Amino acid sequence: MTREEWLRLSAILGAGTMLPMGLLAEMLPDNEIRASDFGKNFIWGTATAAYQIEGGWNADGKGESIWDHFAHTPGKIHKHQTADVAADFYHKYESDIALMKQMNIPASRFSIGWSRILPNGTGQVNQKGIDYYNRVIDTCLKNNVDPWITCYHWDLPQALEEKGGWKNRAVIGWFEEYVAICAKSFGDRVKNWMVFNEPMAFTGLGYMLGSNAPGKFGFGNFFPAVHNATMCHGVGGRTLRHLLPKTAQIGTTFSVSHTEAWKNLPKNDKARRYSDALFNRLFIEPILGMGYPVKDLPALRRLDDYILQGDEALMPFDFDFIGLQNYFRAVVKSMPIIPMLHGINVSPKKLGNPTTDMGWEIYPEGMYDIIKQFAAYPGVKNIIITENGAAFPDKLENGQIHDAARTKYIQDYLKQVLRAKKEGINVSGYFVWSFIDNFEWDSGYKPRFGIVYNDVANQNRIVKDSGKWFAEFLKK
Ligand code: GCO
Repeated sequence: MTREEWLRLSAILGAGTMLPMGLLAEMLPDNEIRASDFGKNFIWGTATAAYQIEGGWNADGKGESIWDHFAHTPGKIHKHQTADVAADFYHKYESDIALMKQMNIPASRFSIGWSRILPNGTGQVNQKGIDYYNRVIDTCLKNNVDPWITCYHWDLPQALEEKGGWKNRAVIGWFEEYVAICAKSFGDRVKNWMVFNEPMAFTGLGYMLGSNAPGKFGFGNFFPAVHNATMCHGVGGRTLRHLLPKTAQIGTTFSVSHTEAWKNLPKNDKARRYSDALFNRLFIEPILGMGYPVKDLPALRRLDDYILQGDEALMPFDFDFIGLQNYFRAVVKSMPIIPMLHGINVSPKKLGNPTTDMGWEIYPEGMYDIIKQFAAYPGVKNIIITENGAAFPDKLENGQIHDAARTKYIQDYLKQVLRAKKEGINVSGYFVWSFIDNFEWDSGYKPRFGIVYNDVANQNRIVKDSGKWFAEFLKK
């Protein structure tokens, strides 16, 4: 039986076979998977973010972002590193995009730096910033790399943070103004848009835990930021739809993890439910018109303090796709003293699986589980994996990086995406995080996620074995 016949058979058997699809996927004649297994319309790409790769932190009129400010604050970042230069994509975009083409990468997901085009966050536009992103987009198109834009990947202009940032409800108007400028400037050539990158991350880490910019703590910062971000989901989507009615595919992205109760004990299930409500459901359900998941996380009632008359009607938006960004699973154990969640995640060390350089559990089945969870929402029409990848300690050996662990990680997670797709779920794309090693927020440059190695000292690029594998994979 040829491979293709086997795949057709597994697709037919998939629904009814006694074998779990995951095992079927593993049993493919040659363990390798091919891009063609996902169908010819499946979208492949790599993902990056402005602050993490561009550098040029104050070049050509760019304003300070909260991440510039945070990274310049002593003690915030690993070894006091900053992204002032990062991967210098601001100057190296032409050669990097040409490298994407050489690697057969069909699409590049990148974000716009808000303060590069609006140095003060609102008002005066910095034309040199607009010109830069126009050059990036035009270079992508010249190299047959489809540009996918994330409007907001965490780098709020510092000038707006000084007016309250995401805590200030005025951010709704500021965001609308910014997204409109992006749509008008780039919408003639950019067809695929994402409003946010991981609202749970930038509100939770930036306004509750303080480990990310702008370094705010506590529920008094977190809850207004959550509600204003939810309102911006709606206003961002509507702005893009209004200005680009015929061409834009509009989505947004969420960091998500399949949640399980530790040892499947009933005493841990409430904590699991709370964790799932906060980390997976908090932002998707309001945009689907379901409101906040207060029933399963009572602490969310605090959001009522920020919801104004009429907001309920403005929170939903009919996104064309939902981007899922999954790296690991969350196994949750009851711990009543923990505020709001009454539980904690069990250390990956206790789960018996290997971990990445971030200490994250490698659990590919969780990708299948979380895709199924989001596909179960009637309002989720199309799922794209807008980020997935792994940090491992890369070693330069005679000018090569033999990162077999990263290649295996990507293959194993892709098998789970294929497993969901073969069950008829509309999952239609996958972006590797990340094209190139970059600034991993408060961890600085220590973790390397790229399929292309960046030697920060001299900005030399070296395609890792994982990048060579991905290039070949995309050809088949
Ligand atoms: C995120 C961001 C990326 C990260 C990547 C690895 O999910 O935190 O989208 O900026 O760098 O996910 O942590």
